[in-house]
Amino acid sequence: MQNQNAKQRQLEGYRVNNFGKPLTTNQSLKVSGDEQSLKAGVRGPTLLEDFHLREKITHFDHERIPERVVHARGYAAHGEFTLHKCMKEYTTAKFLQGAGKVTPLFTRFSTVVGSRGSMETARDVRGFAVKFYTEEGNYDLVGNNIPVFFIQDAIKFPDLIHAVKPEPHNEMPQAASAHDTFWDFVANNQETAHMIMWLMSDRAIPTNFRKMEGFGVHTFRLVNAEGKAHFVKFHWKPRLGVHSLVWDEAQKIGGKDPDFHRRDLWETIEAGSYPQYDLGIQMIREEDEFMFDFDILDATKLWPEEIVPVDLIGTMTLNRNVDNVFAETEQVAFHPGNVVPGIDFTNDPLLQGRLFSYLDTQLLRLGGPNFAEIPINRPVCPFHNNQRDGFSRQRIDVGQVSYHKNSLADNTPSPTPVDEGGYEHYQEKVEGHVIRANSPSFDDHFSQARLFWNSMAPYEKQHIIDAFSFEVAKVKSRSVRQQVVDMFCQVDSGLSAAIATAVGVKRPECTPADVTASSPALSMKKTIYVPDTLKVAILIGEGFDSTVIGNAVRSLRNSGVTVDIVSGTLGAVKGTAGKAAIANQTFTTAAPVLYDSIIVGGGTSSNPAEFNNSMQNYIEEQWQHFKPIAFTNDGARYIPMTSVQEGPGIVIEKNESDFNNAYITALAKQRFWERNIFE
Ligand code: HDE
Repeated sequence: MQNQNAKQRQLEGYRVNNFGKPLTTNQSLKVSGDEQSLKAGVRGPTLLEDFHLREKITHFDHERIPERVVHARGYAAHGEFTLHKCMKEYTTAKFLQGAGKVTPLFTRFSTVVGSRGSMETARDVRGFAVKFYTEEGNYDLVGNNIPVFFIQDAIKFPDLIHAVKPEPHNEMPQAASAHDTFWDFVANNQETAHMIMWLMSDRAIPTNFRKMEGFGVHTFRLVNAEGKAHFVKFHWKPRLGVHSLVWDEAQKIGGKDPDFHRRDLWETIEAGSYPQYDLGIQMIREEDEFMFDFDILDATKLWPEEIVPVDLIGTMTLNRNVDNVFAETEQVAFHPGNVVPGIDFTNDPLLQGRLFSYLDTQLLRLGGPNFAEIPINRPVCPFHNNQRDGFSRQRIDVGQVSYHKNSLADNTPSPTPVDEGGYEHYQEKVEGHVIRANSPSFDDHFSQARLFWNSMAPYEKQHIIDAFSFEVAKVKSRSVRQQVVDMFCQVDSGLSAAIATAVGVKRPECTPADVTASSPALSMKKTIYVPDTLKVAILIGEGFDSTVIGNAVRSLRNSGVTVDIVSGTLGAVKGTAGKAAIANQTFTTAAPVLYDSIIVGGGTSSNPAEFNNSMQNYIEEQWQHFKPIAFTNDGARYIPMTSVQEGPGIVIEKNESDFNNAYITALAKQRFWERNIFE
């Protein structure tokens, strides 16, 4: 199925399989040797005429292109969007007409701050960019996993990014916001308050790309055939729920497996467990633009779902990994300005600036104006215009005419009338004085920051306090630490008092924003909890109970759970009843932080002290990260050797009439926040 859509058929024409083929130069000349350069005598100097050597080394010398100035570290997959609800009433966009309509797409996830090789589990915003290859041209929904943004006007974006990237004098820290310049920016640009609350929350350390939401962030417009517009916000809701790592875990994974998120996406797609997200939209009628206590053009504000409900209209399924990361993931060029008829912009000043920036940055990154011809960027419908030439032009436009208007080519290519599908910008009435200023309706920076805080479950609030305490404590300037604490007093005095204590500055006195409302949809607590695609390590040694473990493996696989057998060494581990299991990881190649849960299967090894130590480390860390742990009868002997206390999320074979079902139920819950690890 994943090879049948229009984009895949188009890409097929570009795929090259080198397997079994003779080695040639780029001129298709077969070469007779690839290990020695051409020399004057076996110990003599290399000859300039060795075109094969020169071509090979020259190409290598030019392999790198500039990384994205932001969102450099990313990973992508192909997929499809299936519409469930016809949107004809609201938009003329053809990919949103007719339930059941399928549109090919390409989705790239990313971190924002780190460079291309940085770890993926950093505390950061995640990019969530989708390119729909529609029959009317490419539509790009270039969003993030957080519904609001740091700033309100694009002119401040270079300042924000300069502040958050590694500091210029020593290029540290990599992929981290926990440093002086970022927090100095925050405290001196207080429209960041709401976004910072999200960034300090668990949303900024997603478990994987498959379990995070996506948001278009800006307010866009849907426009129907009568020219009537609705304001709209786009959401992606993951079918597996919204789940996050804990901070200690995220940091450790950064070292154990810096590729953790891409590996997860790659492996689940290879295994056929295709990630799915529902596309949701919130709509506001044009005439209701001023009915809210926030400005709908302000990108630091969200539309609470309880006030403006999210309607799910279709599903994205990611069903194919790329063939080549550079050719596809690296060369893909997203642009919020790539729209189709029936979708339009608003005057959000952040969006307006983005409409300039993406094409501009791609001219540099992809080496000139012809990047729309790169296979991954090509629309699936033909494109014709009078643009010509430039570096690496690939298409061959035939004929003598490359201008408009003309008579020699019957005045073609010619514009398409609006009623036949030509793009028409929404005819918004615009008037005003030329002015460099913010709208006063953008002035309230704290009400929604407080709304977010009010909406958090107690454990989520604690995580926010912990995150602030970590990040701000990394700031060396005492003045900046104090400014941050003073600023967040306007969100909640308890929050700022807790940060003040943690970072050694004065408790401020202030009055927080007067907001008592909450938006339950903002908490991750009520998300979807299923065991599908979770990853369990089964820890065993010689003499483990092979019947219990065999049944557990079957039960887990039936629930869509992935299982690794972990032991002291790779290979066969003998169990009871003469049956062996094959360990595919060792205690050192794997790590407890890489699993959603463990089953402590018992047994031992020829070095019992080392074996016990490894078992205890795995158990201790899983316990500290609030994860479910199962113990077989034999494995339960480790409980007294660790901090584990019997209670929620601890499943012990001897206590359960149905060990496997009890474990799957615990597994689906994923974290047991009620576990107090400090008692
Ligand atoms: Fe971007 N952003 N951005 N951004 N952005 C880029 O474009 C920019 C913003 C987002 O996987 C760049 O091709 C400005 C908001 C994603 O390839 C650049 C402003 C949102 C990606 C750029 C913003 C985003 C980018 C760097 C302030 C969420 C990665 C490389 C007005 C709605 C796309 C590139 C991919 C990438 C500029 C703010 C999302 C420099 C000026 C808000 C997901 O053009």
